[in-house]
Amino acid sequence: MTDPAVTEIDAPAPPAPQEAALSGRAGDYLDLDSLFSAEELALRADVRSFVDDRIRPHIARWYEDAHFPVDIVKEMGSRGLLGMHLKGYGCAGRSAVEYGLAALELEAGDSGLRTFVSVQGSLAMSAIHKFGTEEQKQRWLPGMAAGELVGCFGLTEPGAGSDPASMATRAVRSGDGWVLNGSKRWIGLASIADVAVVWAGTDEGIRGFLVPTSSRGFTATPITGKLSMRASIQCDITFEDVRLGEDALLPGASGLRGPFSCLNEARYGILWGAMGAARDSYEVALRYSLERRQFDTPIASFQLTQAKLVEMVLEIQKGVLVAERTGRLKDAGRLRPEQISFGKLNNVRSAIAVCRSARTVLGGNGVTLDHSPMRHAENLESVRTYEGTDEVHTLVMGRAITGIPAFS
Ligand code: TGC
Repeated sequence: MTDPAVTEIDAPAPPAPQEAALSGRAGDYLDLDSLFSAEELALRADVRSFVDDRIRPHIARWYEDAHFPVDIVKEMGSRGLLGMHLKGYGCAGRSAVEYGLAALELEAGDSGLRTFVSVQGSLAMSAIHKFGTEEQKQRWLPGMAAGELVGCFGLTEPGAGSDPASMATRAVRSGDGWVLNGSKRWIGLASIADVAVVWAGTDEGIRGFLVPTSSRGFTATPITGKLSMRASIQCDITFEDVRLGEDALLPGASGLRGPFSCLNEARYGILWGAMGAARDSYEVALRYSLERRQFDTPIASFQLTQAKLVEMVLEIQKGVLVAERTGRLKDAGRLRPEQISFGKLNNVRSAIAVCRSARTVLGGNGVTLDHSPMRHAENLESVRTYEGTDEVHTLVMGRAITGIPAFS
């Protein structure tokens, strides 16, 4: 029998087109907000207003000038956004879902700004929090949580991207310490970092080291000419006979399991963040299509435009559902790496499609920095590549399904 409380008669009349666009109803088609608690929604609203006030007004210029706004780092710290999922040491101790919602809102501003939060919190701070001594945690984490210190995470090398097991960077025991030689590439924040978490081969296998960037022999050089992530810093790093004390070693990590477990954290943030870039692009396209007139009518009245908008809504709603499900599993302590691969592969891939389609709704105007979709799409080329390419995540899922690794 039909529940009288949910008859069609009780359903509110559909809003007029402009009203629907501006109220955001079309953006939350399946009423997904009801999946989140009041506390989660409050955190989301706080990050959204930070993005509206501090990122949106400036992001086009930062992107064009290839500028990372270092002055925003402390502000992110004071808002509890750095290492926000970690407990103690000045960190906010937020849930995985809250961290995900924050990543989504930040990436609605720009992937480069979300990447900063990921590298600092999910990679560098997570590595110290998971594997460091109490002394190492006390030395670095409170300052990093406050945004007074910046960290970076050195795994990828010029010759070792998808296959970090082939890394050439080596740390050799010398006296009561270590000597580090080698190079890393695509390392976010390295030129402004105070400490680098560096993964290196040793006689005992791959180990992690905390390398103060002021160490003699440490050089970080920003990579120029990027067509993506322009409001963000990625560097080449070299280590030439960098001398480290025994206290630089992260004692809790041995083998690739160490860096991979940090990558899990960052990949998790990405699967939420990508939906922010997609949502922002969709909202821009929807608004534009209702305002832009061609052939004497808003282009939103064309069937082909409506089909594009509908595809965007389908992909965004599905992606947020994947993110929410993944987040609940993570908060329950039941999230497996191959499930993170599902989310990263699916959500980044569909976010790129949404952003590119949104750009086509904007026509020629869409290729300038006056509108966000093409900037988001270009950023997502990096996002789909770092922290495991589409191909790597496809094969992680393939191994999970078949039991057969097909990496080489
Ligand atoms: P394999 O070499 O056999 O395994 C090594 C050990 O790691 C364990 N493991 C994991 N542990 C936790 N979480 C995961 N996701 C894990 N994946 C693997 C594995 O169980 C094994 O443990 P143990 O104890 O038996 O030794 O590696 P595999 O065959 O499992 O994995 C192969 C493959 C291709 C999936 C893996 O190599 C991979 O994920 N490659 C992609 C690497 C990647 O994402 N690189 C991007 C790094 S980003 C970066 O460096 C820049 S930081 C970002 C920035 O600064 O902006």
